[in-house]
Amino acid sequence: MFKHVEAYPGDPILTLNENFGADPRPHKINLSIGVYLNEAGKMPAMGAVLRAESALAADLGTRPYLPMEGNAAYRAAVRELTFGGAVPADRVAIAQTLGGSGALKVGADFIARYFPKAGVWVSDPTWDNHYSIFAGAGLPVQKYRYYDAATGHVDFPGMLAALEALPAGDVVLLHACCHNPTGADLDELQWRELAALVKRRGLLPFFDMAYQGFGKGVDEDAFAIRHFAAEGIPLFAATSFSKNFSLYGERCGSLSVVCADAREAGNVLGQLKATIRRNYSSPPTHGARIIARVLDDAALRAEWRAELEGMRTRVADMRAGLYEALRERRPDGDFGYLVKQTGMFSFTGLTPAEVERLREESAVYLVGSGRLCLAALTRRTIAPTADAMARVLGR
Ligand code: PLP
Ligand code: TYF
Repeated sequence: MFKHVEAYPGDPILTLNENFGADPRPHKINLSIGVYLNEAGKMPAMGAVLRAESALAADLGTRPYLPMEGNAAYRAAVRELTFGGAVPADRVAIAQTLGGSGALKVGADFIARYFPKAGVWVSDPTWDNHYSIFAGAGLPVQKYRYYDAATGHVDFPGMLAALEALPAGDVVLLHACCHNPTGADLDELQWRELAALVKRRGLLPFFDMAYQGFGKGVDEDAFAIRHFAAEGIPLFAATSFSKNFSLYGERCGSLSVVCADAREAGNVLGQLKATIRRNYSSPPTHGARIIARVLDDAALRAEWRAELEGMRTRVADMRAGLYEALRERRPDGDFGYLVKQTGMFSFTGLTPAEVERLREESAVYLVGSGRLCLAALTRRTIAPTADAMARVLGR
């Protein structure tokens, strides 16, 4: 019956993570998967999350099915966190989703149904799952010029030229902050210029914000979404709380659609609900209750923001630390990309062969593309990582 089912080669990043787990070398260092670790090399349980969770535990009550669109308090709080009042709430259709991935999937299915002729354009390079999710929904996915390896930065003129040439109504996937995998983001001036182009050309932007708070700050990282919304541009925004609440396994995210008016937003929300009903019917309760509690309580919210800010600055310290360590070891090298780029990742420019040597010779794990997760580095692992990289670059 299942003879025709071919073997799944596995997801490259998740397979790498499994191989790391099985690696017996005690000095191994995992800089592959995109998770934030603290100085002790552990995934943190955030203080505000623990406090909200114990308050909830005292009064768990029953666990009915949530509505298709999710927890109402969560949706209102997340709308505020995403848009910060840049657009009236009644123009935003928002649904709780299964992480950022679930938001992308619900959005992709919605686009396939209501914009069946639209092409979807993703940055070159992008998170691999963008291809899988949008192509899996039946949409053609193509890439636009984005990263300039020579400068370690965005090729902004190249990006503008590529988007200028797209047909009106095509969907442009944009990383709102902390670009995965390159760490190269637009600045505010560039976002403004891009918004003008998108508006003039009638493109449909789809923001993916999986790292809010890890770039410049919680509000700064939402700048692009808020600016586009304030400019009256219809848009999609997928958000994730995996990293900034350290709640990976709770699968908490949201999909917002900014509409022209409240009537349109009502209809769009209805069709998002229908999409969700067809996929998994309704989202889970637990993580959303925690997040709503934290965001709705002034003291818990302040505690969460402060702890997240500490995580953000720790990653920035790791960037500076690795930069200095590499400069000491290889004064001839150019490692400026580490401190220019933002968020959890940098593109090192290492080739797949060099990445393999790092892994084989030094048990330092990067993604094959050369992506290094700074958020998994610690003070203790900077020196051995720099040693290993310097060795590979030396030959
Ligand atoms: N989008 C990007 C760019 C990501 O890097 C990730 C996670 O790594 C996600 C979306 C989805 O995150 P999750 O489904 O864990 O919330
Ligand atoms: O490291 C990355 O880019 C991601 C991480 O359900 C990830 O692929 C892993 C599992 C998951 C979502 C994202």
